[in-house]
Amino acid sequence: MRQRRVLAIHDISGFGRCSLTVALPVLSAAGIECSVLPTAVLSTHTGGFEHFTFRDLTEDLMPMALHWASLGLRFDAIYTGYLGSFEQIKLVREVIALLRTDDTLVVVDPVMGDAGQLYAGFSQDFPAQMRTLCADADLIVPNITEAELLLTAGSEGRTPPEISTDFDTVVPCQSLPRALAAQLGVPAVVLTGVSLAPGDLGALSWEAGEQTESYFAASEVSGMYHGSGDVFSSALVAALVEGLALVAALRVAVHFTVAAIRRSHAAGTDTRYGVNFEAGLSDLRKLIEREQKTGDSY
Ligand code: PXL
Repeated sequence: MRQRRVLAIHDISGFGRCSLTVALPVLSAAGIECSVLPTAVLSTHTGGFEHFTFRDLTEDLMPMALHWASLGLRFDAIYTGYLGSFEQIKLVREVIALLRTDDTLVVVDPVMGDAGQLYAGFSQDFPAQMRTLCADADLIVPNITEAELLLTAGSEGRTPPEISTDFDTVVPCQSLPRALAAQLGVPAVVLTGVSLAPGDLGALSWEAGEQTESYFAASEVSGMYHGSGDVFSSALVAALVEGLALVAALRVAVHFTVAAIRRSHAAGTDTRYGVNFEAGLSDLRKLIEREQKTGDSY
């Protein structure tokens, strides 16, 4: 079979496993060729560290993409994550328009916040800009906070509701994927960090075309682990590019991510340092192949 190729567009945070230091190894371990378009180079991610360095690479984005276009390169998927500015969102939309074909799966992880808060450095109007990128995607992978921010940004003139992790009291969490798909016109939404039963933590998906909802969860591990969203999205993209249906890809990504969180939890690792996904890399290909054998593929 032809080897699949994915373009990952994220920052490089030198320390604190997330973004490209997660996407590249996860996609490679799944047997996928991973090209990278780095948006910035930081000493650490911005979640919980102070005094991090930040080298902006906005000016390099379009020249790199134009070079690839001149080489006639094609990508089975384009997968975007952390973007540091309005300008980068605009440019990444142009890069996607330049490089996508009818067969390219465009996955946008609208990295903006967690636990009810925007990440450091993002202004209140960033979510409105992120909506424009999400509307170009085939699939978006927000966590609950990001889903709320995207929906609120679309309700002009309305006072933003207070963002809370206790979402069942604000917006029933189960309605978020459908609401986002309808508002943004995006065909599929995977909402992460969802708990539909006590003690569970997993992901809930909605596919607008088939009107299909899927939920897959594992038992919850306490603590908020930085970078675990990137581990989840990277494994999800890998599974989808390898031909799995969304429901099967959810199972792979939940298993892979929860195992990584459990290892770091058991080791007592600082939650800012990211999760030990490395120990699971040799199993990822097997998880995907098992799902390929049991059906549920495209
Ligand atoms: O994991 C998401 C992420 C990626 N990149 C940077 C971040 C974060 C989350 O805080 O700060 C630079």
